[in-house]
Amino acid sequence: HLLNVISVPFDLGAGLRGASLGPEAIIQAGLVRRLRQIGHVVEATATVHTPQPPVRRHKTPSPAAGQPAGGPAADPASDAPAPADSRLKHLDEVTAINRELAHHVAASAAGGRFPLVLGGDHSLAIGTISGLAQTHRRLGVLWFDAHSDLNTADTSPSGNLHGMSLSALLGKGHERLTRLGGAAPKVRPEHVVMIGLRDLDPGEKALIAAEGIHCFTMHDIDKLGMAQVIEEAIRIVSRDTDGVHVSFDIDSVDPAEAPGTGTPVRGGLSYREAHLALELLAEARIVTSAEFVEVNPALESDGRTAKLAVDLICSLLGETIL
Ligand code: DIR
Ligand code: MN
Ligand code: MN
Ligand code: MN
Repeated sequence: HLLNVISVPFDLGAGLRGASLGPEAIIQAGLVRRLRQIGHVVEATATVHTPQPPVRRHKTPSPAAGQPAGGPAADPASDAPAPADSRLKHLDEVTAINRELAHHVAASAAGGRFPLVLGGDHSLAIGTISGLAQTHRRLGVLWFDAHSDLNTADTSPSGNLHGMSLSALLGKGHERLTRLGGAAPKVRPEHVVMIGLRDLDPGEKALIAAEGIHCFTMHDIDKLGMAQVIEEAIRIVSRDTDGVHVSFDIDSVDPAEAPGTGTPVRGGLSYREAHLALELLAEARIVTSAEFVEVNPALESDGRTAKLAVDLICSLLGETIL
């Protein structure tokens, strides 16, 4: 593959700051060297920026280590106080970064490259997939996540836009997000497969049922085993599609292996299950782009979650044990 690594140090779509430190941590953990060892050509690594206040790093991880993304209360003027904004936090910033990201991803995909996006929070899927949609009219999406990210302003319990990215891509939610990169929905519900789900809000469950979105929850993975889940998932995302994108939220993995993330949920994928899933996708040779998001180095001290992300990316891109 010719790879474009696209770093997006952005975290205002999440409830806690710190995922903006993810790309740097993943690169520092040796990503590019490992990708070259597998035989990939890693081309110009781009960084997509948008103005956002810096994150203070904390030495001792604790539940308080991530700062609230709303910013310090001492500076209330920095945030728009309009009531609508509280249900769509940092909509301006999320829109701006995703517009920029979509351009980078669209250029990469149009040039026949494999875009590899490093987040950043999961609101970035809006930009990544909107960019991909310009070359892939019928994109299959494998969404690995503890959450479904199918909220809208009306159903979100938090107002955090990283919980609304997939619904926006399906054409549901605020116009600024759904119309980014064109008015049409960027993916069709029948081309989406969700894997690792275990924490859904009522409105998300309703949308899954209404749209008939294929879901493999943790219960399904326990019951069927990951190999069968991926076999079925591959069949679904390959049916009548012209590309397959892997959107990997690191919180799909169990917090024992991936503690450095903002919204950990017990009972997630084991280290081996996550690897097996991505190794099987590599063997199937169907994946045309990927993003790895929600690594938050501010929430841990040993860098293990960034290291995990590197291992997983390499499995997806063809690294094998033998
Ligand atoms: C929750 C959490 N469903 C929300 N979502 C997260 O705020 O919408 N998504 N953490 O990754
Ligand atoms: Mn704001
Ligand atoms: Mn997510
Ligand atoms: Mn999640």
